[in-house]
Amino acid sequence: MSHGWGYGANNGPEKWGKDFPVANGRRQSPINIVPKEAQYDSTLKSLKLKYDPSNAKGILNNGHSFQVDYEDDANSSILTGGPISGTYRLKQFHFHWGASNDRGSEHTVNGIKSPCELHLVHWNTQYPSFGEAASQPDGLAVVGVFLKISVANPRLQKVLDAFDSIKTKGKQTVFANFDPKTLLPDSLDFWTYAGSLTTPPLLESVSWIVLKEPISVSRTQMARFRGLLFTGEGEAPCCMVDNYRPPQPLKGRQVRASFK
Ligand code: 1SD
Ligand code: ZN
Repeated sequence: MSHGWGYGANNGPEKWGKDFPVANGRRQSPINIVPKEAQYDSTLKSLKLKYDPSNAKGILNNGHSFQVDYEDDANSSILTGGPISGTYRLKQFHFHWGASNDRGSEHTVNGIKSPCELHLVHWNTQYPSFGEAASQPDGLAVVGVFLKISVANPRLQKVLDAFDSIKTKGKQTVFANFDPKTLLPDSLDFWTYAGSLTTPPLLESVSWIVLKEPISVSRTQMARFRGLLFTGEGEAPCCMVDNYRPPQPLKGRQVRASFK
């Protein structure tokens, strides 16, 4: 990969294995979820997300997506319950999306792609830092939420309104006072399985928690995501679209459901 990893023909998901051999590992993400094959697990706890809006720090175009970063030096924005033991701190949230509404999500359900998928990234506080947690088998927990074309979602507006300030790779701006819990659907029913980061270094450290119920986004709102650029200021502009990895082999893993 001459210019680092990305989502293009020459540096996209099919090429990642060259620099990151774990791309072909035993617990890679995303996956196609087949609800009929998921096993209801009555021992799964309900998900508890407790976020402090004042922990929101900034929003950054990282050249692969954009992310909203949180202060994570105390247990003030945390995930507990579900399939995890202990306390996981919110680090950031970001999205993956398509060039058109027929694709864009990373996880699929019965082979169906959604136009966009939200990821809330958390790390296990039994490790000293996000960086150290990211290489442990139980180090991270990511909550995935599908977006579905419907009415405009007013809860997304503050995020979309920041895009003018982070159009190009490397740009960032202050993003304060935002509770990502407002982005979640009514039902917190979920599927869960052991997986990986979906971007290099593809570390196999993620307990995935994928919510069954989608949130809404309008066509116009989706179009705004596509106005961001993969490229930096002064480079030939390349729209940030199709920044998703396709489903990876299940390799015998069990997907569990929190609901019947
Ligand atoms: O794509 C993100 C990546 O941007 C980074 O946030 C990483 C955690 O360091 O997580 C992946 S993902 O697996 O949440 N898509
Ligand atoms: Zn992601």
